[in-house]
Amino acid sequence: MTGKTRAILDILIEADDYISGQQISDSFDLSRSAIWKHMNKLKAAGYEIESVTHKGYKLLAFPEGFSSAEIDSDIEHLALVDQVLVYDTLGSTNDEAKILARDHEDKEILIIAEEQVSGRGRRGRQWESPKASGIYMSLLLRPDLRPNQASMMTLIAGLALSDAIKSETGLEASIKWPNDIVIAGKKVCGILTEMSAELNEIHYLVVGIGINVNTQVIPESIISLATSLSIEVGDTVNRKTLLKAVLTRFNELYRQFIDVGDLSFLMDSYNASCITVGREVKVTGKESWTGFAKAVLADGGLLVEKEGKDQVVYAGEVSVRGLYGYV
Ligand code: BT5
Repeated sequence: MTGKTRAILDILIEADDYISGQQISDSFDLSRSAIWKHMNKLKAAGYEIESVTHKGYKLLAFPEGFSSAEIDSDIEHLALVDQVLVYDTLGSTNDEAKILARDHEDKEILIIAEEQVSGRGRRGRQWESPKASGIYMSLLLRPDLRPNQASMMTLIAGLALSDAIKSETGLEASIKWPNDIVIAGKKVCGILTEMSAELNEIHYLVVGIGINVNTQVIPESIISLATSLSIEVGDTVNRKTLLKAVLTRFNELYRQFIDVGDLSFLMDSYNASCITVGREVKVTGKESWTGFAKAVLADGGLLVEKEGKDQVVYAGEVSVRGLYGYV
């Protein structure tokens, strides 16, 4: 979309009512027929615009897919990022965020893709990202944090997702520590936090979030362990409303975290939503062992009792008995 078309769209969004052709023409020094052409471009892009004689133009509806203009106007007041970028197809929004981080030294950016062709999980695993049915996004952020605080961002995103999904769909969305959201025993979201840092300083963080929203056909490779919100709720879920709810909740928690410096302020709600807590777990790292998960701590670690002794787990795979085929 060219700069002028986008600027006209911004005026329509801001007006939230009819705006006269004369007013637009004065603002942009454009002829009536030039405005008409821009309106047609917007309509071709899926914006529903009404034009009424003597009243002017009014934006009635946004296109079905994500548009940066709409998301911008939805989340601008949060002041979470400087810019929103929406792509039709990307390899991975996390990879794009890293490229943008190098090219735009100070910017904080939200990157969204309708589809990812090489979406990533942790440790080189794949994230299935079928077109236009999910939310695939990365937040490029530059908080003043130490590298050892970075993993806490995954927990903040996890609680934001679980809260937002509960409030938007009424579904019981639990957190499987540290980076999955689970509904009815199956995975609906994954979080991948990555960073560029030196010993004592984070250059930037990328919080990548994938949500299966309206996915009806779960890809064969994950059919036994994954589900989507629409499958669970039995209806389509508005991706844009959900996106806004997730970002709003994330923003609240993120700001508190920056103030406090640890997760103490959210421990009660996190533990209440965490399906890992109170269950038998298998920890797979350099060696494998089993224990009983007692709580998630303010530094993000998982407290596990192993043979009568408490241990805190920060990394490694933690399988929860009863989930994803661990029986
Ligand atoms: C994750 O890794 O769960 C992190 C996923 C993060 C995805 C987002 S999408 C936007 C951003 N850009 C990226 O490239 N990535 C992030 P992990 O815990 O390693 O889980 C990966 C495993 O989840 C896979 O090995 C599959 O078993 C399963 N899986 C893959 N795709 C899935 C999907 N769409 N829904 C549920 N499970 C899936």
